[in-house]
Amino acid sequence: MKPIFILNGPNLNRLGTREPHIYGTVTLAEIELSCREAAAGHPVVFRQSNSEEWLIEWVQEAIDDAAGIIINPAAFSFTSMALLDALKMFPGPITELHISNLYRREAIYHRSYVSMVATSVMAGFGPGGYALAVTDMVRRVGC
Ligand code: DHK
Repeated sequence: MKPIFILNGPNLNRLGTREPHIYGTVTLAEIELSCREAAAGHPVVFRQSNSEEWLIEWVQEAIDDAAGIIINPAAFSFTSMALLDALKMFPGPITELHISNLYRREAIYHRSYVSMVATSVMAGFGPGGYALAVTDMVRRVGC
């Protein structure tokens, strides 16, 4: 059974104290726990990097090793064609996830390259959106 890759982009390691009025006070470690609980036994790979290179490496790893990808690309959503190109190579379902509702924020957050390739896009569910995304992905890829 191939795992679900849950990949997190820059500055998400600071969740908990980062702009709590936007992202809440839940830490990334707590989010990881919620993902593993929601996976209900389906294997999960959960990673975060502030490096575009590492996110691309992990997407390329997922091509052969993952059943599905849940990705919060954070700021790279709006800047990285390289990440888009890597995601285009992934054969399985891709869920793009954002904690905040991008469309209630500044216009710079309104156009995501990743949305051009994502199977599904979630935004505005808060940190709890991760568990929702995992439950959906487990349904998509099978138990
Ligand atoms: C997280 C970030 O770090 C921002 O750059 C995005 C996204 C929003 C989120 O809501 O999870 O614009």
